[in-house]
Amino acid sequence: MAETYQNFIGGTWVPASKGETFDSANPASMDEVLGTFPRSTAEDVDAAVQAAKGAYHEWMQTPAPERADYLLRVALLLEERIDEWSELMTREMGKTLKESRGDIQEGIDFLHYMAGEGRRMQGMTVPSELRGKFSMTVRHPIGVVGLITPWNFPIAIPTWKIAPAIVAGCTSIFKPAEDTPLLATLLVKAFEEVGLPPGVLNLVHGFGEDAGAPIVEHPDVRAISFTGSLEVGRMINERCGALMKRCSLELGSKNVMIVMPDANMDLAVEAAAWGAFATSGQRCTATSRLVVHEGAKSEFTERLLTRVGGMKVGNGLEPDVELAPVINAEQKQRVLSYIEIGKDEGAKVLIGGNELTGEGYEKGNFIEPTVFDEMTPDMRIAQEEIFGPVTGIIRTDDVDEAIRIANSVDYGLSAAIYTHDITNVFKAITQLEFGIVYVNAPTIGAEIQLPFGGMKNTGNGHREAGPQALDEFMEWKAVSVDFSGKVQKAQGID
Ligand code: UN1
Repeated sequence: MAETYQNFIGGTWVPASKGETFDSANPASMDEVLGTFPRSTAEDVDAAVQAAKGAYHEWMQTPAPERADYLLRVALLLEERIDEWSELMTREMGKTLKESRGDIQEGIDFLHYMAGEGRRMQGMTVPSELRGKFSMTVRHPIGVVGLITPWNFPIAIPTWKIAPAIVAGCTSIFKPAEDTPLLATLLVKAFEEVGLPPGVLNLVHGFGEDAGAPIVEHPDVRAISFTGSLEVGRMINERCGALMKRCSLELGSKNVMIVMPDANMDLAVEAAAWGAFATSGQRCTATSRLVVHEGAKSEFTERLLTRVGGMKVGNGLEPDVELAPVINAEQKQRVLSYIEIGKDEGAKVLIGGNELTGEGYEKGNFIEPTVFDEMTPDMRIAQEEIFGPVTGIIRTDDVDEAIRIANSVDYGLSAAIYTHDITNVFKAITQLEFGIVYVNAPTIGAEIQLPFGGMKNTGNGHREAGPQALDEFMEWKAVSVDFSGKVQKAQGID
């Protein structure tokens, strides 16, 4: 019998008010249940919002360095637990142990980074045009916030939202993806363990329609931070627009790697394989388009196929497995249907293209690593996010055309170029319409001290991580103090 877990509201662990539950299963072996979790509804969300509201006044007055100290202490706990949690993450989310470790490490790095922010959080002093008047800007927390996270980074992405919300002085309602509720629970328990005051961080498990939507709709929730699909992001954006809430969105992408003839081919092939197939392509930064110059095409393609052909697909707990299962049966069907769409559109499958069903694969959601050739920029498989182990090669014979192709999608998160030509490098840096650009590095593997986010439909202009992380959760307040002893009117009015 799997253990039953609860919501965390106002410092207390409680079941869903309607008593309903759902299970979390292992994508490599769907009959292994990791736990049973409360299937929450608007009533539970309201209780969590009331707890967050109740805690807000005291929390926003707690000095920022003190708020930040909880982050540091959780980081130290995670360091102790990284081995144990990596294994649980691989069992709950599927990705390889190494990648699960990387996910937790990314969370630790960011907790350290944001803990430091508690002693910065700088504003500016600004000269006044008037004598005896002093002006400055200070940051102010936005209030109660809703944090809705995906399953592909069960620790890192929640941390990207929880840590800045805490240090900013916000109180929050965290709704993790229904596919990875166990890791979310462990993370919240760590905050409880270091003594974070009740109500500052509330956990509500459940599904988007039942538990996510009421967070967005709740009149006392001032801001939403969401990472997930464009489809859901668009709905949240519309509702937040109507309700006058701040909303920060980190949505899909169609990332690209450009390979020029002067590229170091060893590095380009390895970067393409890692960028396209790590986490089974289930990263919003995954390399799903390879724009390859004619002068590099045959060598690159041949070597990529050898590399991908040697990838072992299997349970992420096995040390030599490179390609782990996709998250659930629905996602598996979605990816397989995109492979069919690609074939129908006239792209050619060079390798892979099938579900794996034989021995060792019968209980999980396994798909072969798949590389298309003869992909053209306007095909659906070149335009739409697949979020699975599928990539495709588009030919070009010119760097300007390569950049035009790279930019010819509605998304703009991560782009890479492999070249040693300084002209190509700077054309890429200046012309790619992507929030993250890599030169001679894969499209995945963003570091937390840099802003993370994308252009166009990837988001709505906000950035997570980096020095920008606080902007999601804080307002700017312009403060002026007049010590002239007069009522002074600005703009030269006497
Ligand atoms: C995501 O896929 O949503 O750049 C986040 C990377 C990671 C973060 C990915 N550091 O691959």
